[in-house]
Amino acid sequence: MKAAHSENYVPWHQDATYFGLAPFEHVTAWVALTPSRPESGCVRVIPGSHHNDQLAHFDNHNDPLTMLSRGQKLADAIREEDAVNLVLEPGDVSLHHTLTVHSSRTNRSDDWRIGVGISYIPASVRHIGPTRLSATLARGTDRFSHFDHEAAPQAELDAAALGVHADSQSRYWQAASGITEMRHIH
Ligand SMILES: O=C(O)CCC(=O)C(=O)O
Repeated sequence: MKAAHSENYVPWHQDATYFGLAPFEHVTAWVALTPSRPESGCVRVIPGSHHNDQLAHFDNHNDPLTMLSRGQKLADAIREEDAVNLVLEPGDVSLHHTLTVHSSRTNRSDDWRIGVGISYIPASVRHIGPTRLSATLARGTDRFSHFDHEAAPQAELDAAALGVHADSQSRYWQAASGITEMRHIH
């Protein structure tokens, strides 16, 4: 969520850096709830960058404007002229691979820019850290049991579902701080 005229931005990064998933078979569906355009700070991607391997990142904890939890950003500069804006209207969705280099700028518009990122993985993908994560089975059968299954919400703002979400988030943050295998990448 970026408020109107917010100075917050998302630095260039690959999601793979901080999800701790293996192998890198992970796609994020970014669902626009408001218009998402260059002036409001839409997501920008470097086409074809998912053919790269994991690139070096570093954490910048001293940037109050970054929207990423650890201020993660690519160590090497990106050629800004190669970037493509993912311009979306409410209800539109873009898909980016976990190795796609992407970012977003500040919101210079008079309205909110709001989107929801939904991470999709095949059930065969696992989390490499010690924390057991939860996930929602979107379709098919889970033959791998790498994740605890989240119960589906039964109603709008269902208290039980909010509890499931809080538990899922808490496991995610715990996992993100304990992925020793990922540290050398930063
Ligand atoms: O919402 C944004 O501006 C960035 C989103 C992002 O980095 C992601 O969905 O992976």
